[in-house]
Amino acid sequence: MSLGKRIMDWSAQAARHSEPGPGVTRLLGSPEHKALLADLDGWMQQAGLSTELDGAGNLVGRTRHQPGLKTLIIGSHQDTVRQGGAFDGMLGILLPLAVLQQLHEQAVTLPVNVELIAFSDEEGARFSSTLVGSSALAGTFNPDILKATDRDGVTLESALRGLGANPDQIPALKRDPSKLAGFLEIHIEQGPVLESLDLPVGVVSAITGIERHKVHITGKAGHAGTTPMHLRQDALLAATEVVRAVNDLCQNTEELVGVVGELNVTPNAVNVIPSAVELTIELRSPVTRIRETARQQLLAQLNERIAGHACQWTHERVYEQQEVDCSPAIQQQLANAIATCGWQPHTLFSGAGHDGLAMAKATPIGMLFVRCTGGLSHHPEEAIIEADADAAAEVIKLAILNWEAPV
Ligand code: HGY
Ligand code: MN
Ligand code: MN
Repeated sequence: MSLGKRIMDWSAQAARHSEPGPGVTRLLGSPEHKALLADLDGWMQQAGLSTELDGAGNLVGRTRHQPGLKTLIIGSHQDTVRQGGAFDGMLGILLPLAVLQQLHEQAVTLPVNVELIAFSDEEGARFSSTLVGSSALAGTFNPDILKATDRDGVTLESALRGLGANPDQIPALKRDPSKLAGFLEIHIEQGPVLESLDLPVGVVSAITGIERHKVHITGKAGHAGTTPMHLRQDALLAATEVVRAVNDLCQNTEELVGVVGELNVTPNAVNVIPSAVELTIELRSPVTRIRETARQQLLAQLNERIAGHACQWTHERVYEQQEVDCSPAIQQQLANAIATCGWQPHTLFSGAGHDGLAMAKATPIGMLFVRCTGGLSHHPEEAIIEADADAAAEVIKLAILNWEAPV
């Protein structure tokens, strides 16, 4: 079986571990997550890896340890957004796994030790946390987030314990940077560039900075038929000011994107004036200064715009991650492997966040992007073609066989 075929077959099987509904929904600590772990554990062991579920819910597959050699960490996330696709995250686990299985079957001796990591939670779709698994390895995990709760009041800590992970062990997961030979993540591009250039793979130069805010707007419920329009305190109307302000600011600021992605209305009833709205704001930029200036401008104007609807509001920055550069040495190693495979090396920026944002605190990082159909992601129709999976696997196989620890 070709590497590409094995990757596509595993991806289809992994995608079946999802909540019912369109696309793939597999959240941290869910039954679907637990079921996937069982499959992944078996596939990793078939590939000759020793496996371990660590305290942060990461599944770790290790090649036979060669004393004296540094360890290359390869990995990506096994969780998804709600109604997402089959390849965001999982490709970065299954593609290197297929390569490691082939090298194991061929009894090839690797130039480095390899840890293949299926990170537990990168999207943060269930809890307001994100990069849970990778931050544990980087030693930047914030234990306060163990108390974060999901929509049903379940804590992150109990979700991890439900997986069979012991969060008490998280502090010991920090990797010793002196023993690492870098971090490598393979990921779908989630954008249109490689498709526009008709290239199967690309080298990532840097990963965007991201911040997320939770906003709570309070108005006053009332009868939608009898309350005069000028006497209303409509929290949803005030919330539209936030949606519009974020969009206008990002439309008019170079190198800044943003969205109000979540919005929940109370009481959400056809004939009641909304009394409260919970919403999220996300801002992203490759330049911290641009993002911070935009945040200040936005928060300043929202005071006036929300007060204009006789509503009050509170906001909390729940997440901030600086942009991260990829290691020039690893970029070069990936470009060399791409060229040897007969493709034109192309370097591009990542507007999406990845586990590399956390891992960069522990070791130099590198990313290989794989073309995805229509650049579509965080969508049920997210797709790649088998030939690109195969091409990317050959590039990664070459990169691993020639790996040199970035100094
Ligand atoms: O939001 C992101 O960029 C990533 O998919 N977590
Ligand atoms: Mn994603
Ligand atoms: Mn991802």
